Amino acid sequence: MFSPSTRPTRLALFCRVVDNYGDIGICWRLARQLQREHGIDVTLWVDDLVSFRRICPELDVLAAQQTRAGVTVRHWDSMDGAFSAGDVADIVIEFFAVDIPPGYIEAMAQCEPRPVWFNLEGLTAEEWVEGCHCLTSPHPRLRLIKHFFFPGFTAKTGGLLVEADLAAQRLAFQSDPAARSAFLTRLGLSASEIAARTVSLFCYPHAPVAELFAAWQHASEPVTCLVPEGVASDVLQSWLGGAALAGASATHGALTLRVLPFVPQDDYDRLLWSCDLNFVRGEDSFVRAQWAGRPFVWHIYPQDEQLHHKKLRAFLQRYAGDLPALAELSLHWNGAAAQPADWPALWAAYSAQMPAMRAHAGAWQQQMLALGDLAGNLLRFAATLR
Ligand code: TRH
Repeated sequence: MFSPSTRPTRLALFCRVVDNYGDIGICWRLARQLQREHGIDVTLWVDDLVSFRRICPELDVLAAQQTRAGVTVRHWDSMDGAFSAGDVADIVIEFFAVDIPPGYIEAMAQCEPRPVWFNLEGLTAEEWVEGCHCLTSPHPRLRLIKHFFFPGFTAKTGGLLVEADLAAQRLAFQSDPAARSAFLTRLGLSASEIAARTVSLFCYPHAPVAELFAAWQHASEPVTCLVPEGVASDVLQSWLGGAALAGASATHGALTLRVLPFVPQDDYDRLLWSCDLNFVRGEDSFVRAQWAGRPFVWHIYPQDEQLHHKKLRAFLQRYAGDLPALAELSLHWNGAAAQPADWPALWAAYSAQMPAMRAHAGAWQQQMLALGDLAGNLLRFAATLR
């Protein structure tokens, strides 16, 4: 796209890992898609390989540079270093406004033509992103211009990350009960756990997990709740009566809890496809739950001054207008509701609305797919800038 067929387009994606594995989920997915679907020569710069390894187990945490899934992974261990114009990619993406090494920026200014430079922002359903998507920010000193690129839920944003073959893969999996059974069995579930209503639970530590578990314990139908190791560990420990390590499980009334190993990203998709309901968080798992086509509840990453509550409401307004039980439970799950929570009642209402949520999930997917996918939208926009 950028060079006459002699070499593939080179792209550098800079990612700082916050909170153990924050943001790497999105960057790893984007990097792989750019390489696989567009033949881009991607270098992913990551500061914390140990956290990265949780979602990409084959990673060598001691290697300064390695190739994984066709992507060059470089350990970004310093802001120092001298770079030449030849080191600079055709497209440079700083994820979530990270500061990239000053030497790299100086080298960018030496390039002819200069690279296309993006700040890829976080996902929000708020309206203001439409006014900021693709805005420019000239460098104060160098002849460089940065563009803001916003994922989003409307045609005036960059859309959502989604691979070209995702829907086909998901549909094949979801229409094959034996594949689901085999997958869940591999994760350690028994036949009766697989037969019950299955829920995956991925959230931040402040979620009211104990209250939800208590509601499920007394629910009319059995629930199997699958929790990745390291999530809600304190609450799990008291329900399990021991360490919340992968493989541990316990049943209390109608609720069976099972701790799962943290699985690679592609298996996490299969987990979402397998479950009747998914509790997800942050950005990447939140988007994957939408592509799973199943009911979900989002735990949004907390921000100062409760800014995240505004973002949550903006999303619920777009997504859950006709699904009041989803909106209600989501607000309580995120501590954003005005009234005290009655968890058994919230769960009963949510559960009754799940068939409608499932139907809505399909319609929503069609709406989101019509926006084009984020990686493709980004490359198309980049091509207009050279
Ligand atoms: O890691 P997160 O908490 O990410 C967040 C968001 O990006 C947020 O905006 C940011 O500010 C914050 O980090 C610091 O949640 P998220 O985005 O869902 O990423 C988790 C990734 O982990 C996702 O790619 C799915 C993956 N995953 C696995 O691969 N295997 C697993 O077993 C599980 C539970 C998750």
